[in-house]
Amino acid sequence: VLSAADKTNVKGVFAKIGGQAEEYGAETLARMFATYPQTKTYFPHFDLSPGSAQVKGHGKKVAAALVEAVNNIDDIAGALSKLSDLHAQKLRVDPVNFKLLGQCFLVVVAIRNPSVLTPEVHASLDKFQCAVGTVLTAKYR
Ligand code: ZNH
Repeated sequence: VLSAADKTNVKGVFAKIGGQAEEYGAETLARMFATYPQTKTYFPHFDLSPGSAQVKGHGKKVAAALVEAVNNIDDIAGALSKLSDLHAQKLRVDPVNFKLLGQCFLVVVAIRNPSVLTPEVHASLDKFQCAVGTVLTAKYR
């Protein structure tokens, strides 16, 4: 469960990210595909080469969903309900992959904003990523 301090920390990180969320999203995906190639199996229909327009487009969607979650941080399940249905019914992404994506997002934040990611903020952002992953895999059966 995210504490009040966690919520403040997560909002602070996204305030820093600001209008660059799309770039963070694309960079996170590029890093995930490079570091954890098994994640590429979910995207056989995508061009995954560096600079791919499809990766950028998908990065934008993922980032928008994260921003939506932050904007509704007291009801992430409600905010991402449709996306949760999609992941459970259609995409069926193995839950382990959410940890990999979250890890890559943390690294991108760390590289772009070294001073922002104190250990406390790191922990809050990790909890937030877990909360989002839990919501997106909650309807699996
Ligand atoms: Zn996912 C899709 C988000 C994770 C895989 N996604 C998607 C979308 C979104 C998202 C927003 C779009 C939808 C529509 O269109 O409607 N994801 C997300 C998030 C997360 C995720 C937020 C976390 C954080 N995913 C994930 C993972 C994976 C995935 C981990 C694997 C690896 N997704 C996916 C796919 C898809 C999606 C495959 C589909 C794509 C296309 O387009 O085809």
